[in-house]
Amino acid sequence: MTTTTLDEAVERSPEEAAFDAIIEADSRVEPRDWMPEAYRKTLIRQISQHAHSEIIGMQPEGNWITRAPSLKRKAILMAKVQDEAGHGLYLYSAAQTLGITRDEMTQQLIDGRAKYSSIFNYPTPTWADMGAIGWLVDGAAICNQVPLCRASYGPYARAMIRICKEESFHQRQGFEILLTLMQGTEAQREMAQDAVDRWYWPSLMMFGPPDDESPNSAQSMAWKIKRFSNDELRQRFIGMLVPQAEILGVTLPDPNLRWNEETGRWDMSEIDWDEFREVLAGRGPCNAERLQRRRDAHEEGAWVREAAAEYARKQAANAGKAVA
Ligand code: BYC
Repeated sequence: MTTTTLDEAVERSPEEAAFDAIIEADSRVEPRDWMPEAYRKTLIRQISQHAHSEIIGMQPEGNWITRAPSLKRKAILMAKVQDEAGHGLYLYSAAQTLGITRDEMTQQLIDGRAKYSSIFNYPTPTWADMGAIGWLVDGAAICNQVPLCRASYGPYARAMIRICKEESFHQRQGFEILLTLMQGTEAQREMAQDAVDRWYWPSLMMFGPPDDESPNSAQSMAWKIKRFSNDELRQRFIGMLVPQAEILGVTLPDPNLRWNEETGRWDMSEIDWDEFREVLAGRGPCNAERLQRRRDAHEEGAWVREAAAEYARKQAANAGKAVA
């Protein structure tokens, strides 16, 4: 045993030892610190996927801004969608500290090479979907993302603090939309229940594949990027939903859902992992539409980027002249 420890000590460079010590001490890795290449890659993967999710995530709700049922609802929805754009920007900035450019990340997204959350490939046919997204999708995001405020990479953890504060407001507004509908007419109650039926299972899929099929979890947990496994967070989410569903008066669409005293876990029906894999493979209900919309927006915004770059170039040239 002593030999192994000695060997390890000989093999580990001072930089690696310093990195391990930061992780061990539950401290933060900062952009200037040395980090293993695989740690950097994992973070770029997760943070850029997360940023893309926020940006693509503006579309399903953006769909309802012009049709919100009142001025108040419209103003709230616009603010929420703008918050999501903001989250995307903080996250792209955090990823940029790892040595990838915003242009590269954007290109990966519009080429269809980058992943973004499966949840945003489902349609939003009714107003109640705005409630279900807020309650279920933002609720799942909070469960998943609060532990990320303690992620080992400083810029990511700090971005997550503000994001989570805003997400918790988003969840409450979704809950309130559903509560209002559930206190309304029979047709409104049916519309709310229908939206919950459609969003419940996809929201459970947001946590990722089951633990025994999650290739990245073990390493990400060892590096303290992830603090809990996919299944642990999924269980925690269900525990949060059950009492809230009772207050709302909606039924969670799983006849097998019950608390198991012996295992201390929620028993539930099997998630349709084929559906999850199809969505990840680009064959979900709205994948093509979401990506096309993002591509169009990118092309339509080209003149704004060009104008901003030209303005920056002129400012820099003028500053140069002033100095000379
Ligand atoms: N959708 O080994 P695993 C939001 C991929 S919330 C698509 O478990 P990991 C918002 C995974 O990337 C949504 N892909 O991976 C809310 C991996 O593929 P690669 C975004 C998924 O990273 C409201 C493969 O499957 N939230 O933005 O350990 C309004 C194997 O999975 C999904 C975040 O991104 C999925 N659902 O764990 C607006 C949170 N699940 O990369 C916006 C940060 C798994 O190896 N991310 N995959 O090709 C995370 O916490 C983790 O990355 C995950 C996955 C829990 C999502």
